[in-house]
Amino acid sequence: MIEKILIANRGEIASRIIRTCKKMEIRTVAVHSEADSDAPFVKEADEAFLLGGSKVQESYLNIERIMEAAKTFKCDAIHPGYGFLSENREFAEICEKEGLIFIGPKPEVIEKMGNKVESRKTMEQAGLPLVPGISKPLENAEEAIRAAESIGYPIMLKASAGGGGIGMQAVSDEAELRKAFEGNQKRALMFFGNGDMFIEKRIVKPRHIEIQVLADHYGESVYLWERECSIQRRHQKVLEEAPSPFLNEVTRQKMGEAALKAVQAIGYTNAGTLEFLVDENQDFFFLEMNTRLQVEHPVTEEITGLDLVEQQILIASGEKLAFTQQDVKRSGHAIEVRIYAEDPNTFFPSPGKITDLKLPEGNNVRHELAIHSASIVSPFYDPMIAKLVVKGASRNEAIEEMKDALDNYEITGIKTNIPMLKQIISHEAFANGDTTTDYIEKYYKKSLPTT
Ligand code: MV4
Repeated sequence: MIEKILIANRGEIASRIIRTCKKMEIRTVAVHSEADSDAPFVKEADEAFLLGGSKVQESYLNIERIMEAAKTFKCDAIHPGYGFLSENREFAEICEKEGLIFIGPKPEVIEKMGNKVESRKTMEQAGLPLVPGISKPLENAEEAIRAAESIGYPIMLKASAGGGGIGMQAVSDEAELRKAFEGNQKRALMFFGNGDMFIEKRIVKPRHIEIQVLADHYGESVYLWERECSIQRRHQKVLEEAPSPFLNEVTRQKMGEAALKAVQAIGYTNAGTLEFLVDENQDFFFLEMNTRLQVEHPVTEEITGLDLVEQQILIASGEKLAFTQQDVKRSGHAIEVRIYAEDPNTFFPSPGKITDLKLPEGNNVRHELAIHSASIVSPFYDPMIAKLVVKGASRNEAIEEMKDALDNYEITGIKTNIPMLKQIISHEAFANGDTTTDYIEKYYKKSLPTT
């Protein structure tokens, strides 16, 4: 049985994990940087360990210091959260070598799903629908041009080790591909240490819809429906909702079953998410698999009533899933917005000292916070400082809940993207479910008041 968990993360997800551990009467250890010494998650944990300086290399990516903390406090398990080391095969391996339970899938599965060409091949063999493309690395522009001729323009050039859109470019013809190949290959090599590139047919006006799965160590797995995550800015999700306003019940079930086929094919265990692109005909195509708990997991929790962190810990403890697919009910509609410490016009980060924090309250409002009313928002980390989640019996009710909550959400002392979120949620296009990936460029108008 797991009695003490080290949370190898910070901010809102660390607080979120600690909250469930308290509910399960599991003790917690927070590891933190100097800049986070005063952060809520450090105080909420039973014990705390200062990793070192504020740079991520000295703290949240410092595997040696994290393992030292786990030993010092005699932890049984490590929860990696998302980002940082959560999809780092080497870290998962070191945990196991040191006799710690890594709360996530096996190291080899993390690696396999982290390589887009590898994961494409695996999913193709598992029978999942893929975007038409080439499932092997392309060495140079000439190879890419020949491959593109067999697929037909427009295409999407992608980096095999890519993520967050880095190394990815939409290309409409040969001249553009010749120009784009080397630059993206160099960027991929620089960012990921791997310059392997591949290409796919470009899906025009897609939606980004993902399926949450849970799988135990006994071959049982379930899908927990979908999340619509199309409203993104530069591949950074801004708003997520569950269920998708676009899918019909047939597609919804087909995507869930496809996700389970993948889970069984790769021997997946713990919580995971399969990302799909969905076109206007509701055809869906495997994009990538994330082997971690995602930022947007709360909207799934709100419509299923499950605590995904609890499920992760139970699975990692060797428990069987306590329910079958038939038991997984969904009700209502949930929407999450990410609150960033950034200027809503320039999108530049806006670190600094918060001087007041007023939160909307209500039965249908849920907060995940990285800050308190006097926090200093650090420039060292991702500028996401909070998530606001609302639930309604219907999508329209959830939209009204979000509008009210945002109207009563006040953070003073720094700039935030709240004015932008208010505009997004209030736009007629959102109410109509017109939420494709080009939503922000189509509907978001800047020159907003920044207070
Ligand atoms: C695509 C695509 C259209 N066609 N692939 C891949 C990484 C993920 N974060 C976004 N990805 C996409 N891959 C093909 N073949 C559209 C996206 C995409 C997207 C692309 C550009 C700008 C915003 C986007 C948001 C979601 C999905």
